[in-house]
Amino acid sequence: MPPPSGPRDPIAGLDTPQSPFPLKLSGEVIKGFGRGSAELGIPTANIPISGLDVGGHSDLASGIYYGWSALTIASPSPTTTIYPMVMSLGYNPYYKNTVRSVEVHIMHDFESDFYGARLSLSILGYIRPEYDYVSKESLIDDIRTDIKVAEKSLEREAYKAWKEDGWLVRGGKEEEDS
Ligand code: ADP
Ligand code: RBF
Ligand code: MG
Repeated sequence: MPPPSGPRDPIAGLDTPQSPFPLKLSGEVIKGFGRGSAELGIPTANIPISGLDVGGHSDLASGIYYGWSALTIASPSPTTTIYPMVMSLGYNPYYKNTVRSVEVHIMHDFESDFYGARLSLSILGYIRPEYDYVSKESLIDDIRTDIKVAEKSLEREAYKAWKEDGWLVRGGKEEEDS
C-alpha cells in the first residue's frame, strides 16, 4: 500500500494513552538487516520479535508506534537511561522482508553502538501503518516526520508521566519482593 498523499497530522492519538497502551516490551539489542544507518541514515536497534509473546501481544498490528525507551548498558556497572523512541513493527514493505521485526529508533545521538544491551519499551501510541514507497527518499521523509510526531505527542502531560514508570526506570524488571 502506498502512503496517502497530502500533509500528515503533526500529533498522534488523544491527549491520554488509550487501551491497549501502555504496552511493555523488552529485549536484547540484536543485529538487524544492516540497512538502518548505512542506507537510510536512521539507525534502528532491533530486538527479538519473541518479546511480544511475553506480554501476550503477538497479535499487535504492524505499524509505527511511539513511546519511551530504557537502555540498560551492563558495563562497567548496569546503567539505565530513558529516551523517547519511535518503533517500527512489521515487514518493511519497501524492502519486502519475509519476517516481521521490531526496530526502534531512539531519539538521541549516541557515540557508539550498543549491541547486546537491554532495550525496554513503554509503547504509548500508534502513528500509522507501514507503507511501500516509490523512493528511498520518501521513506526517509516519512520516518523524519514520524520522529517529529513522536516528539510532539510525548510532550503531553499524560505521556510525559510514563517516563517515570517504575518498570521502565528499572530497565524492564518487575518489582522484586522484599
Ligand atoms: P542493524 O541492521 O544491525 O539493526 P542499524 O544500521 O539499524 O543496524 O543500526 C542499529 C544499531 O546502531 C543499534 O543496534 C545500535 O547499536 C546503534 N545505534 C546508534 N544510535 C542509535 C539510535 N539513535 N537508535 C537506535 N540504534 C542506534
Ligand atoms: N519501512 C517500510 O518499508 N515502510 C514504512 O512505512 C516504514 N516506516 C518506518 C518508520 C520508522 C519510524 C522507522 C524507524 C522505520 C520504518 N521503516 C519502514 C523500516 C525501515 O525500512 C527499516 O528501519 C530499515 O530498512 C532498516 O532495517
Ligand atoms: Mg536496525
